[in-house]
Amino acid sequence: DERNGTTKYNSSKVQPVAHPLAEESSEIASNIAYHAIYTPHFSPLKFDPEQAFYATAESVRDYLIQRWNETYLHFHKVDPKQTYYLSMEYLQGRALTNAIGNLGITDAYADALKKFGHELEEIVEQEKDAALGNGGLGRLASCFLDSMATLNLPAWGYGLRYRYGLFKQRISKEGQEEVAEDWLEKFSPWEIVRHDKVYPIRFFGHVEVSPTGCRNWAGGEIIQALAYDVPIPGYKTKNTISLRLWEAKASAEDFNLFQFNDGQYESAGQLHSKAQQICAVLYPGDATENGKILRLKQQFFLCSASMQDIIARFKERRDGKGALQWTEFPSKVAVQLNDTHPTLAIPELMRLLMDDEGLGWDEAWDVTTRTIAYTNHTVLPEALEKWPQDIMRKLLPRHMEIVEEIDKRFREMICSSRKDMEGKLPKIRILDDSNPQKPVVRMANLCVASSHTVNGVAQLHSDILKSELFADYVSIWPQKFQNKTNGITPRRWLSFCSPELSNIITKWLKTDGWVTNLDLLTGLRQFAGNEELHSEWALAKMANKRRLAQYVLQMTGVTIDPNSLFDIQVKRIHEYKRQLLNILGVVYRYKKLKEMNTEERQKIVPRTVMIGGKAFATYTNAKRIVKLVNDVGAVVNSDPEVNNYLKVVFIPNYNVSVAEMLIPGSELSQHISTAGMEASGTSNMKFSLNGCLIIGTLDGANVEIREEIGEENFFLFGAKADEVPSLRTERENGLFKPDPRFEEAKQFIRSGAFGSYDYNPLLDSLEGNSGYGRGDYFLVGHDFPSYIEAQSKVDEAYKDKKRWLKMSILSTAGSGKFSSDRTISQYAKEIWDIEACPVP
Ligand code: T68
Repeated sequence: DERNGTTKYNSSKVQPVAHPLAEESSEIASNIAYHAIYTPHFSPLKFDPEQAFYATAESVRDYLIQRWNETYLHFHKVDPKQTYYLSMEYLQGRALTNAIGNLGITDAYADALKKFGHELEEIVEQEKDAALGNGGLGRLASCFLDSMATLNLPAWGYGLRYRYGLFKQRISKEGQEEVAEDWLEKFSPWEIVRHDKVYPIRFFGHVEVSPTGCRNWAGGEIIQALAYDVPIPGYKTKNTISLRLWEAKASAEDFNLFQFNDGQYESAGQLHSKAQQICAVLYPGDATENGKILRLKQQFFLCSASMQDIIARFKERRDGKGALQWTEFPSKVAVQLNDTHPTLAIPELMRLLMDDEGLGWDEAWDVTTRTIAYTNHTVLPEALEKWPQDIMRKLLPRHMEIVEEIDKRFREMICSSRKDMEGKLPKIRILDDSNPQKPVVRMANLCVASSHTVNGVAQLHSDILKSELFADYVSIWPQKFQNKTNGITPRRWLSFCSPELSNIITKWLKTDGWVTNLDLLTGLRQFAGNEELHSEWALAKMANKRRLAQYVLQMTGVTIDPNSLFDIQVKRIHEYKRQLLNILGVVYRYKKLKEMNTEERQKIVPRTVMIGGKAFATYTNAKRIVKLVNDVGAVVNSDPEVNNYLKVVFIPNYNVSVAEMLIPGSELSQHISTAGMEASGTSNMKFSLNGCLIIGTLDGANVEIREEIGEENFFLFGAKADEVPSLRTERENGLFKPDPRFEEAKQFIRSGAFGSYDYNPLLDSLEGNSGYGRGDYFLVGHDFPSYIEAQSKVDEAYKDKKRWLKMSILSTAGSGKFSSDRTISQYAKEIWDIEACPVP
């Protein structure tokens, strides 16, 4: 509303004056007004919430740039060993609340905005999520950056600046629809373009050999990588680190003016349009096989630009300190690969050291393997990257040579010093030539062979890596393997998303020190039965539940009762995560409710089941699950007989901001993957930290969460990881006897109770001997009865308010281990060997 906006601004009587780094709210207000006028993104006559957001963000950016420069100069002066986190994904979400929260100026900003008649809460909602990631892996990278900055570690992130991030999900009668999400539509106030940081990235071409035998990559096409820096502020520290995102550009010389003037517009700008494609979209992720060459180009683009930048900085910091010693490189640089997606950093570092810097193979290999470490995030075979050798040879001929040499030397090492392993070579070597039609490079094997450390992301996952996926390598390099249980930042995931609960915690612990030392939460245990705390805790939960109910009404039109049990499952839709188990349980519950009389129903604990998450666009069964949840919701929510006892809501477009709304209002959350398949999970940690109880399997980090908060506070069900293989065999051999309740739920859907859509293909995937699915590979049938029984225990516990509140408090109290500060401290000490470098 332009008129309204104008009135607000004119009547504010705030003088527009530049007051960078102001502390007082009146000066902050003047500075916001200054930016509204002099930062020329909008007409100065407007001061609606959107412009107010941009003006506010610009004013916050001043503090960030100041600190970010100081941090850079300090690191440069001290020259400590520095970590570089390479990740194809970052799920940053919104930045405003986080920035002013970390800077400790939230209240001053809220006051300043009031002078214009704006509420801070309304203004922060204007920001679009930066969703440069798919799910857990990308969000983990973002939590890690927050902890690195907060712990004053000399560490940086490198990634890609995708033009379109993760798609926006719309729900229609047909189910999920994908829409491009234009996060840069207006512009991002948080990035600083660095025209002084540009590197050439070559693709295709050939290898030249000089008379002296030196090899060199030449020809092909060259695209420029241009840096955009996003400052990442630490919490209550000056340290502000960088997330450096690369954008692809062609240079002016590549624009063919002659062709253009000749009317050949398309060919004149050919390289420009090729450059544009590289960072156009985020890879849709989750184990798909599309756009191979473009994806490989993206990966190499990240790796080459980052490694060139790291080497340039190493040289710059050596300047004036005597001759360059490449053997010193690993004592100044640690590179962490976030899964295999940035594996090409390995051959690229080898190439730069040998072909550009003149090192021999052995020296380059020594430097590389002492620099690189690799984190694995999945054991799902379809998610293990394998690149066709012909594609790699064409796009990156010199790197293919290097990979072949690494493979050859690995085989020679096995044949000469591990004769006992020779038989295993076809499986453990880096190149897989077993299918002569389609030889591939196994990226995980390349990572294991070239890294000094390999880690999994939860204890169970790391154990499975050691006993299964990488078992053979453990016998070769037993010292290489570690566990680093994931963590989440307590700033975004408690302090800022639930100020109500945070204030209570601070009051009872008599300190806010838990925000940076999350173990202090154990101090709540002694009050777990305290009635005063109970009533405060319940009030905070209720406030968050009301806020969530409001949001659900707004987004879906469904009214939900804040007095019902809020039961949430939000994550990418995947068969192994078993949203299908959840909805089958809901269907069973609905059927039982229908069979009850009024008196029986009145004894039931009212529940609101919320399910949200994005399905990859071509993952048919995942999309069917989305549709099923929506269809079940439509029927249940409009059924007057039962809708006081059960509501089912599909939460559209799940993302970081939506999570910040949902998690504080949750009471029960579901983490119900088939045991052994979810590497860790991180939302389980966020829910638990917010006093939400978990119903879950013994999978990923659930195992450790249950250990920390106590088994009596965790609703456990389902097969254990080591039982899964034999259960699958049993199933294949037709020995599985399904529980009648499971059959009943499936039959109810097949009967058409939720509409005419054909759910048979989806349900058939749960049958033992169907032509469609994988014979219930994910063991939904096996786990269904124990799931239903665990859900009954949930209802029992919820009836006893005191017991539930105590369990809730104990969940929060036991969540200290899951701070990403703990995770990152362990990486720093046990993998990177880096130390804090606080800006004075
Ligand atoms: C997740 N992985 C794990 N992958 O599934 C989860 N995949 O258990 C774990 O907690 C989390 O990583 C952090 O460790 C992913 O999110 C992807 O998103 C992905 C992206 C591209 C290709 C394959």
